Amino acid sequence: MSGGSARSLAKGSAPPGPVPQGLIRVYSMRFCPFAQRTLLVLKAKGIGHEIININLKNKPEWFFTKNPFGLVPVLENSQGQLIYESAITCEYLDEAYPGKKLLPDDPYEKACQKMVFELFSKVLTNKKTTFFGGNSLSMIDYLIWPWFERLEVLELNECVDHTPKLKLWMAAMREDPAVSSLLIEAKAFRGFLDLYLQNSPEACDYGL
Ligand SMILES: N[C@@H](CCC(=O)N[C@@H](CS)C(=O)NCC(=O)O)C(=O)O
Repeated sequence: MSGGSARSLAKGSAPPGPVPQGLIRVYSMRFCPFAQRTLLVLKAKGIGHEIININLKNKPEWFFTKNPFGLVPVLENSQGQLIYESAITCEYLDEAYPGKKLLPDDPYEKACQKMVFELFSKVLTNKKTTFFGGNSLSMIDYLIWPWFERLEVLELNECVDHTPKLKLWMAAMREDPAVSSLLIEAKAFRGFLDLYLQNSPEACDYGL
């Protein structure tokens, strides 16, 4: 995933300055599936952004002023406004920026996407279309993609072998330019996970 190649900022680092005009900043971590949602929406909408990676095993003290929960992703705009929680960051970007609309305008269709999203962690709905929001890719697909991508990376994709519709969806997702530009590198992800599970402060910078 091209989630910014700079080393992450850790405890003791100076807080970054204001966000330059015309850009939005995302506090991220190279292997985080929640941050990947935000990055997918930034890419899909062509929004100019900068990435600051955070060392989640050794967080800078100032990071809690960006998000009291201390989690990535967080967005910061040039007016100093802060937005956290991945699904909220994605909806904010869709509403605040012009370009391709990823959430439907129709209130019922929008509610449907949010219902699928709520169901996602439990069971997946029996979808009848190629994508989760209909026949073209929309917000809900980006919101759930990072977890399916990691299934493959962790060689757990037999989980979807018995569901041909999901396999077709995954193949269609891979064709999307935002998705293909943010694919995680399998070896790096496994290396990261290994260190992360050992609580290593080097985990977030694995492979840099
Ligand atoms: N509900 C949050 C979850 C975000 C989250 O858990 N991010 C992880 C990285 S993948 C994190 O920041 N972990 C740091 C920690 O748990 O201290 C969202 O959707 O943004």
